[in-house]
Amino acid sequence: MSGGKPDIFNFFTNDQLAKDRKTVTRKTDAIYAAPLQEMIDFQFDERVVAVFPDMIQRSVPGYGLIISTIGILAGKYAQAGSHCYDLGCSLGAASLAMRQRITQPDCDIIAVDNSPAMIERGRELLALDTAPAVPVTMLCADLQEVAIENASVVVLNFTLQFIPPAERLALIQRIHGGLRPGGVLILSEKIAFAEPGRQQFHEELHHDFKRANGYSDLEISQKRSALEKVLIPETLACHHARLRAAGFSSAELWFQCFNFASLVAMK
Ligand code: GEK
Repeated sequence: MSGGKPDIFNFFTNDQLAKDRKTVTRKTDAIYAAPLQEMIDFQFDERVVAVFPDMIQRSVPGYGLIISTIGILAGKYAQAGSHCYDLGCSLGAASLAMRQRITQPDCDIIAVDNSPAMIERGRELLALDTAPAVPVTMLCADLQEVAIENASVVVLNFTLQFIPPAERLALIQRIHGGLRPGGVLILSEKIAFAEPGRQQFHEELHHDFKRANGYSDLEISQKRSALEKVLIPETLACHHARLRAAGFSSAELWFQCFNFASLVAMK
């Protein structure tokens, strides 16, 4: 892409990080640009980490807005003396946004990802963010094995879609169990539509969004094949039903653009 690429790390305030974000965002994603002999399932490895900010910005409509809004929601719902979790944190964009907005005393953020390459790079970025006082711990672990306790805010920002569907209810129940009353789960997902016409409408517009961001038809179709068995979207109705079944009292859709949505579920 040519200059003027939108900047997903625009919530970073300190100068050193502002310089570093240029290095982070400069590397353009061309992983699926050339024809591949063999399609391998998508993995969050070093190659993806190197281009991740560019990839997610050009692939997920509203990503920058979602990240900064997670900061605002955390600023509202974080409770003094509680943990905030960022599950499937990648490079920690949501954690850094939360860190900037949380003013309640004695909070910390626990950011978890099972990709060692993501956590390694995420820790480098975190070390550059010297401004706010809220401590962030980045753990390289399977989020399914991390205890959720004394939580006021839990973020699953485009992560649940990578968890096998049969395991999703148990995870959401566990998150609900670890939240304090009044706590929230922020759940962002690529979504599916039950009606084929609506599915096609949103999918085509998403592909138009990617084309407008410089991806070729070959890149779009190869990435889609690589993600097919790895990223399994569900309908909004399915998400609402699961949140209710897990005990959440309400879930508000606060963002949707094409087949990408974000909900805030309240305990
Ligand atoms: C962001 N939230 O920038 N345990 C831990 N991490 C996992 C697991 C698991 N079982 N499964 C997948 N992941 C981020 C973006 S990306 C979304 C999230 C995307 C991690 C995986 O390694 C990857 O870093 C992340 O979930 C999904 O706000 O790339 O579409």
